[in-house]
Amino acid sequence: VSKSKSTNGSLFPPPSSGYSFFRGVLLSMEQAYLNRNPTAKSVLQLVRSTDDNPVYYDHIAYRTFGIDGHGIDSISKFFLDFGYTQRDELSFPKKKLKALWFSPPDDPVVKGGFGVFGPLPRIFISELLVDQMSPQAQEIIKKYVGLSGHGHKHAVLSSAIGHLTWPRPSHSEFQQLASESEYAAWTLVNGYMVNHVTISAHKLKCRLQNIQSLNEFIEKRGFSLNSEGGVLKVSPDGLLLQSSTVADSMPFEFSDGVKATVPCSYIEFAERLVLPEYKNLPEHKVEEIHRREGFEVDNADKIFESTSKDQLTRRVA
Ligand code: OOG
Ligand code: NI
Repeated sequence: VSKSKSTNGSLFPPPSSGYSFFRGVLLSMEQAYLNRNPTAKSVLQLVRSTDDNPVYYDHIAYRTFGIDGHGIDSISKFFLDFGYTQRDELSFPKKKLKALWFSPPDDPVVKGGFGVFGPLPRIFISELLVDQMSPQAQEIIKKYVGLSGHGHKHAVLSSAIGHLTWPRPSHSEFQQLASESEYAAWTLVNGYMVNHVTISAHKLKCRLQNIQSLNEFIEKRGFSLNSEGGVLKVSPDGLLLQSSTVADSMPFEFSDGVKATVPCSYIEFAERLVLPEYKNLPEHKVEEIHRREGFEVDNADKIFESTSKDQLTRRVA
C-alpha cells in the first residue's frame, strides 16, 4: 500500500490500520466538542496523563428536537448505517424527553488506540417531545427548525464541524425556552454538538478505576461535579455507577446583539460492575459483556441536570 505525505508532513491515511471513515467522523465530533469545552478537555487530559493506559469511551450523547426528521433519527441513521443496533427506549415524562441508546458493532480496535480509536462507544440520543411544549415554545422551536432547511439531513456533519444548522436565536427566544425547558434552550444554542462523552471508569488501569476515587481526584483538582441527587448516581441494581462534571458555559452573541453566557457540554464517568452470574470470573477474564449493560432512567434524569442553571450557578458560587 503506498502512502502519500500531506502538506504538513503527516501520513495520510494514518499508518494505524483501524482508521476508518467512521472513526474519522467520531474524531471530528470529539475535536469539535473538546475545542468548545475547556473543562471536558482538561479532565480528559488529566485522566489520560494519570493513567498510563488508554482511556476508552463508554458512550457519546446528543440532544435533538423531536420534530419529524430532526429528532433522534437525524443522528441515529448514521450510526445504524455503520452497524450499530437500536436498543432500549427511556422516557422522562416530567422533562418531556425520550431517549434511545444504540450498541456498537464489533470493530477491530486500533493497536494502542484510545478514545474514538478504542472499542466503539455506545450512543445515547434524546429528543424533546416538542408537541407537549407550550404554543410559544413550539413556535420558537419550529421557527429555527424551519430556518435550518435541509440541515437535519446533515446533523452528523453539523456535529463534526461544530456548527449550528439554524441561525442564532435572539436572547428573548432563548430565555423563553429556558423558562420552560433548559434542555430546549440548550439544544437551541448547541444543536447537534456532542453533549458529552463518557469515560469508562472500569477500563482505567490505575487507582482511578473505581468511580469514587475518580470523583475525588477530579474534585480535588478544582472541577465541580453535578451534585443533583448526590454526586454518584447508582442504578437500583447497584451495578451502574455514573457521575458527571457541571457543563462549561460559553459567551454567546444572540441575534439581537445581546451577549450572555450559555451552557455547553460536560464530561461523564461510568463504572459498569460485573454481573452477579460472572462474579467468580478471574479479573483478567472479565470483558465488557460480563458487565451491567444499558442505561438507567433515574441516573439519566439526574445526569441531564449537568447543564442546568442550578448546577452552573452552584459552580460559580
Ligand atoms: C443525557 C443525560 C443522560 C446517561 O448516561 O444516562 C445520560 C443528556 O444530558 O443529554 O447521559
Ligand atoms: Ni451519559
